[in-house]
Amino acid sequence: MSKRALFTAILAAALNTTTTAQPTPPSEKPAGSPAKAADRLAWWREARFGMFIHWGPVSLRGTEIGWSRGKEVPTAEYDALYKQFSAERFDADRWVALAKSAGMKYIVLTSKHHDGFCLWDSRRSDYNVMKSPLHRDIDRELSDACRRAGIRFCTYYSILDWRDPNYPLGEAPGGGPKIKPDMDTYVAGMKGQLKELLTNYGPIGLVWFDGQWEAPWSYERGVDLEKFVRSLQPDTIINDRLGPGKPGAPALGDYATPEQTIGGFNRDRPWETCMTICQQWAWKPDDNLKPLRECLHALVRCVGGDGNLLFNVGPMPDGRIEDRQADRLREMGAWLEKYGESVYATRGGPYMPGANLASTTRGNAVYLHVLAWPEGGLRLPALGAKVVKSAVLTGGKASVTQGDDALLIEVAPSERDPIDTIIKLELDREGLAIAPIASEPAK
Ligand code: H79
Repeated sequence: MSKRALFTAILAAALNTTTTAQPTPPSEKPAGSPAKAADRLAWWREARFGMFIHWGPVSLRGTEIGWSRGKEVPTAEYDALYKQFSAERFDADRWVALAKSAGMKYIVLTSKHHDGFCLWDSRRSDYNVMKSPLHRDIDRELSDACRRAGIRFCTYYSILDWRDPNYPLGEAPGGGPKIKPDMDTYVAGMKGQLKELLTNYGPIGLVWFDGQWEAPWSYERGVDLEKFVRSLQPDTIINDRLGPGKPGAPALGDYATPEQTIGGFNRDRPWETCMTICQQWAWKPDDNLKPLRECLHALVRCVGGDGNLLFNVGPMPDGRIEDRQADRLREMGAWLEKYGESVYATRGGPYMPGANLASTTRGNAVYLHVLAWPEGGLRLPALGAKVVKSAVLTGGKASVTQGDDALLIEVAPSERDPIDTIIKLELDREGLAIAPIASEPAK
């Protein structure tokens, strides 16, 4: 196994996420019926593409926000970084304008990550942005900017907090053992903070929990937390990282969250892949930036699997997003500007993503995203519907041959798009009515 594959395997195991179908629980879920959940999720399903922002004083060191405290950066030093966090060039409108020009429809901000630092003016913790030289409520400015621009503002909140004196794991502020940590006291503080976030910043599109996998937390605490959030904002969406899974018990939250990997095709349980534009979540100087092709393929493979992509940027310590990352996002936006009809408000399928292909559908249209061309053209299992019309959105013409067991698609090599040749098929029926089909070549 390659180092990267091993890393991914460890990550998947650590996060215990799955995109396989899970039984939809009956109405013992706090928010009521599955129909109600579908209403709540409608905007997010159509949005398909969001921006994740990982930011905090740790950007001053360029190490990872999730796990460098007490490792690459000694605890006392890490916990003092906020005293130098001044980010003079932070401009919420610029972040939001960038998300918008990338074609993203929602923004998820790390209001509090595992390191415990709060990016908002919290009355529940002194370890917050108002105590740093920056002295600006980032949640406030970003949520206001989002509202002005018609982008949904969302908040990330880590259940685990390695610095909080009451949280049973990790080191005390500044380092060393914690004295008498107490989970119930910690949870009371956490709810106090969530109440701030969910009552003082307008409607929150979704709450992205994380860090639910450590021993002090439990499924039952997750159920209680879900209820608590819904009592404050009944229409907000909640991801699945509310707690560890429990065999036989209803899944927590509204949707699954594969991390740094594309989720599997699933039309039953909504899902969203979160993925970094570089390698680190928080900003790292000269981090490896993904090429445009890889970024667009990630998006197309998510949407083709009926999922979303939450694509992450880590702003620099001065508050700006690196030009090269911003440029990449704008390239994605320019692509979406042209081909967004094959992404937004579509559903995944009927062909499930495969080595060469992802497909999406809306109404009677099916969009084939050809990501690589096999020798002799694309040979697919039959659609089970009649193709009445075809067009190549990226330019040129497709020849479409419909046999009893196969659908053959050919586009002249000179007319193929190096990143994604998008072929729009008009069917004689709704694409969503067709049961999912493997996209591997028919034998
Ligand atoms: O916020 C982002 C990450 O910081 C957070 N989730 C996303 C959205 C996250 N926190 N922890 N994890 C993900 C799990 C990480 C596990 C590992 Fe590792 C990272 C396994 C290998 C590298 C940490 C460092 C554990 C071992 C080495």
